[in-house]
Amino acid sequence: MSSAIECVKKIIPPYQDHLPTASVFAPSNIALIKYWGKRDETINLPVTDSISLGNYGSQATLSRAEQGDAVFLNTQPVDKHSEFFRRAQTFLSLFRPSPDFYFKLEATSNIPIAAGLASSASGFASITLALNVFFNWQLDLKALSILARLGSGSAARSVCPGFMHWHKGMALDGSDAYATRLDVTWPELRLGLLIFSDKPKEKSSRLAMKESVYTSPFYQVWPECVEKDLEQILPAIAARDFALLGSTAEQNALAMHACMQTSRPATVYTLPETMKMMHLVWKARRDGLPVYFTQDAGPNLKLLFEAKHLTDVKAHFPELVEVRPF
Ligand code: 2P0
Repeated sequence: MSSAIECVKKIIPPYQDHLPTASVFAPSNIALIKYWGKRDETINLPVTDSISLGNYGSQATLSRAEQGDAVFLNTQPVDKHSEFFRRAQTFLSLFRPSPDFYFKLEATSNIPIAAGLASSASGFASITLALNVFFNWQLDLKALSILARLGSGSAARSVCPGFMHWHKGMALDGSDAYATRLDVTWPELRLGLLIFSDKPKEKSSRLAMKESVYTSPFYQVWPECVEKDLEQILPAIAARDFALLGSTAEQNALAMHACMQTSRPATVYTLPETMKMMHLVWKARRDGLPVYFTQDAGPNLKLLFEAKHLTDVKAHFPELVEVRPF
């Protein structure tokens, strides 16, 4: 088993100098084939591959601080005792040229408030990309994806916009567990956010996925499910086959939730409103409207549809927030 710091040492060049400041954007991402479960919890190595689509995101601005690390989120100082500060500081500590080198991190996000989009992914990816500029490492996307993964698994998929494929890899040190960009643009593809709950989740996805791995009887078949879903979704993306993309993503999300709902203790992010919306999606589909959903570690749904159906989708879901990934 490797530690995060050992992984970093293999990748970054020796320290020479740094710029006064560096500021870089990274997209958030929504998984169409989910990452659920780790084969190594220390350096976030996944059990399976996953596929995502980038969207809104975060900007990280780095500079050197004189007296201790300082973190700002949307211009407000972040409490040094908060989980957010602790995770940012733990990550930045992997890259300190010396123990008395401190960072000022200013993070801003254009993710709509309470939109239920994973922000840790774009957060850690944007910090990684900013570090690359700040220290002039000139790393390639593979190396940057590996470094971002050390902050949060899904951040491996946030170093680029568009479709990303995070490969599970085999190596114990995670050197082959990184994301690559799929060379496909799909300008007609739309995501729709259906936000009906903005309460912070009671259980982190990190803990929920760990409990699934160790206790859910359904987790035994999850890797096999993902393999089959990958065999369907990769050609669907290449051929821009919307029905196959949507149906595979929807099925994969339901299978992930089956794993977490059958773990002990059970994790149920789904609320009555979630079920109501799922039934509305299925009804709309029976009535001929090609719309599908995916659901992450929370109650809100994300819809998948094509631009030509926006008016009809909005008629069924007036509260929908439209996202254009391309
Ligand atoms: C995903 N999720 O593929 C899945 C679907 C949540 C549901 O990746 O422990 O915050 O930092 O590696 O990346 C959320 O997990 O977990 C996630 P860590 P992360 O998007």
